[in-house]
Amino acid sequence: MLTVHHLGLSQSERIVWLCEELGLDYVLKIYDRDPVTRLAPPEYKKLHPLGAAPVITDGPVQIAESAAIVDYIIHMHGQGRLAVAPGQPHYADYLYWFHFANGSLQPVVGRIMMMRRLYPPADNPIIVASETRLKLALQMMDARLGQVPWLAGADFTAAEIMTVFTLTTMRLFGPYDIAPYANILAWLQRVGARPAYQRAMQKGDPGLTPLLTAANPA
Ligand SMILES: N[C@@H](CCC(=O)N[C@@H](CS)C(=O)NCC(=O)O)C(=O)O
Repeated sequence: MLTVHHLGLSQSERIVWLCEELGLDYVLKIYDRDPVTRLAPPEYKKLHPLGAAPVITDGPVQIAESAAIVDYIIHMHGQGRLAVAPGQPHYADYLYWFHFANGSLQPVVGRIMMMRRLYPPADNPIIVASETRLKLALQMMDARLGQVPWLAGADFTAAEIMTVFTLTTMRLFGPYDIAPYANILAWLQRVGARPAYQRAMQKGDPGLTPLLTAANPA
């Protein structure tokens, strides 16, 4: 049986959402973050050497890393649905935006979050470079979503599932301004209207109102 080990308020929301979009039969195990460190609890740390969410188990298979898990589930349980196959239109777009999520967007938001906790001067070159990178990434996404409804093109794909966390739940940990990006905001509303997204967020983080607007948490 496919089991999704979901750490509350974390990147593993992607996997719950994917399973809901695909209509899979799966077991959801929820783990709360340590209230002091905000890290995964010891029982989560035992699931994988890195001890970070997401992790899934599927019979003898145990696998971590969001993108690897999303690919695994799509191909092992979803008959390739929500991916774009080689040779299909928009294959390169799909690949790009799927990997942009954790290859560029999430790392730069995480870097800014960590650095701000050290209260660097505003002209710190790493902060300045990171904020410039984030702005470029958001401008690029916004321009893309002004041309097509979903990142890979006309259809909703796993590229959305990879990307949305950083624009929403991640802002609980490292707030940043998405108000200037009207196309990203409209896309988030389309995401929020999806029943599978609503079910996933309700199941995985029932106390959370998904951050689908530009309002940052207080
Ligand atoms: N690139 C990894 C990132 C994993 C990661 O950093 N997960 C965070 C949650 S957002 C985590 O588990 N933090 C708690 C901890 O490290 O104890 C992935 O996407 O799977």
